[in-house]
Amino acid sequence: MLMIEKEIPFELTEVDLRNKPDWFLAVSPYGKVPVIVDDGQTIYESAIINEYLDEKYTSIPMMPEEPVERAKARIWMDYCTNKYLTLSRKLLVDHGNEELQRENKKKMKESLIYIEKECFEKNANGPFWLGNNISLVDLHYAPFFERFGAFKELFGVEWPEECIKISDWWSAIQKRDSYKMTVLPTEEHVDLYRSIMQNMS
Ligand SMILES: N[C@@H](CCC(=O)N[C@@H](CS)C(=O)NCC(=O)O)C(=O)O
Repeated sequence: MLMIEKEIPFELTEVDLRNKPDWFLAVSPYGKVPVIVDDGQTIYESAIINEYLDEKYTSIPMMPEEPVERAKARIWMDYCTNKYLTLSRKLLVDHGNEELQRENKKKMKESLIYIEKECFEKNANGPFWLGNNISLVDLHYAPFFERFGAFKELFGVEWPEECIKISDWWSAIQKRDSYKMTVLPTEEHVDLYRSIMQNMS
């Protein structure tokens, strides 16, 4: 999404993560996607790739200019990685345990309400995470909200009705070409998560 938003030319190679080719394992030190090769340099970890590309290709900036605003953007990206994603992973790990899943779903709901109140209700300019302009924060969250439908189907996670502004944000993201060109159908996410859960048990 970032490379499309920033109009950086790229060549995409998709990898079957259930059957990783040798060339991929040679390129990706953790054996994970995403990984980019730019000017012969290998960069991995999605948040670091995004910051790297934003620093190197500056014509369409995706971070605020002011240090304090940049710090706030990074705090939201950290919240995604360390809070929201940790909760999503727990839903996979605890599948089949009704009591734990009840607690996980409650925490997921609380996390979404926290985002609604702490970000979107304080952000008068919307519709994006930091206001009028799309930023690295939006691009950090978008792929994980794309998977919400799969979590709904697999675990019965419900969208909290209080989260009206996050829904507006999600509608704005869905209108972006970068989203339309990269989105995977919910069924593909469901299949992938089913196979991950099979490998866990
Ligand atoms: N923290 C990494 C996570 C990357 C990650 O977990 N990628 C998954 C796909 S979304 C993967 O490659 N899984 C394959 C595996 O773990 O074997 C990032 O943000 O880039």
